Amino acid sequence: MSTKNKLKTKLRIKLGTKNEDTWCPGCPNHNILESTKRVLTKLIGKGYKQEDFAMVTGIGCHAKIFDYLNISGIYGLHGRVLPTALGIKLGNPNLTVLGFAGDGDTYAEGMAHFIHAGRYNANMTLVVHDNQSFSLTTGQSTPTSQQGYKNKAKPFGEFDKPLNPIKLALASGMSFIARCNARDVAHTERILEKAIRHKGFSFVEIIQDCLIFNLEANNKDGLMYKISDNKNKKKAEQLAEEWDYNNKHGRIPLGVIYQEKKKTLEEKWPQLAALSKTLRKRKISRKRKTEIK
Ligand SMILES: Cc1ncc(C[n+]2csc(CCOP(=O)(O)OP(=O)(O)O)c2C)c(N)n1
Ligand code: SF4
Repeated sequence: MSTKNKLKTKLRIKLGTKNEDTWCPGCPNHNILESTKRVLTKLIGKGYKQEDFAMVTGIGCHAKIFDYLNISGIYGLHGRVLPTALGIKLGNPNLTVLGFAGDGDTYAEGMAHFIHAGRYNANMTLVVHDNQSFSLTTGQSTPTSQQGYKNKAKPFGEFDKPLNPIKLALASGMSFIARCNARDVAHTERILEKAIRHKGFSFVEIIQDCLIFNLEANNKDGLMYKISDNKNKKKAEQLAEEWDYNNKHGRIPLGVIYQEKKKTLEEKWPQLAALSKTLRKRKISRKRKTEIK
């Protein structure tokens, strides 16, 4: 079986059964899944092992990716992707841990974790599916929804200006910050690869339309443009300012907005490196025992 097929879950293979794909037809979450499968397929072909990846999701439309991607993990709690991912990483530092979260998930209930993730700099990746809406619960506004967005919870429109997660990520000291467009599968794949290979915490904000809720926030592709990888903090701050999430003006830079080398959590805590070594030794001796049998 090809690696890409191995990454499909049985649920996806058996379409037409009661476990079929429940994302809306055409939802860009399908594209994010495809980019993820492509990058994992590539990495597995280059020395990574399927069993060494682990994922954590929140609760929301984005989180259904858990059902369609055949890697180990935890279908987490809304807002708690990052502490769960960190727990997995501390338990087994050899795993490549990926978190998939929503904008509501990350920037509302999970906000404190987002800020501290930048400070800790654990070697793991957070992918935020930002559709500027709490979509699974029928479209309430999230911290990145545009001002004026009318929804069931705020029939007179959202009063507050949106939060700019890129600016916050920079202020929190994140060592890898990128933005993608879900519809651009190949570009997202390339950025995800860089994020996974980055030593430290990597944050990938993926702009995603929702076809059912907050329709006025959709179709921003015309404002988007690609940048080359940037390592300059001042430039990153300027790039972050270019779009305020509030309107359809300005330009939306896509790509690696900021990357720096910084001590990782694992490097700050040598006990983790020791644990990683012990686990690796145990795995090798277990493998040897099975071979002898
Ligand atoms: C602790 C907790 N708080 C709130 C909820 C209700 N809840 C479930 S999904 C969801 C919305 C998810 O929105 P978002 O994270 O933006 O993801 P999307 O559905 O847009 O992909 C909410 C509020 C919950 N399940 N658990
Ligand atoms: S409600 Fe929106 S985000 Fe959820 S599956 Fe449908 S299109 Fe996708």
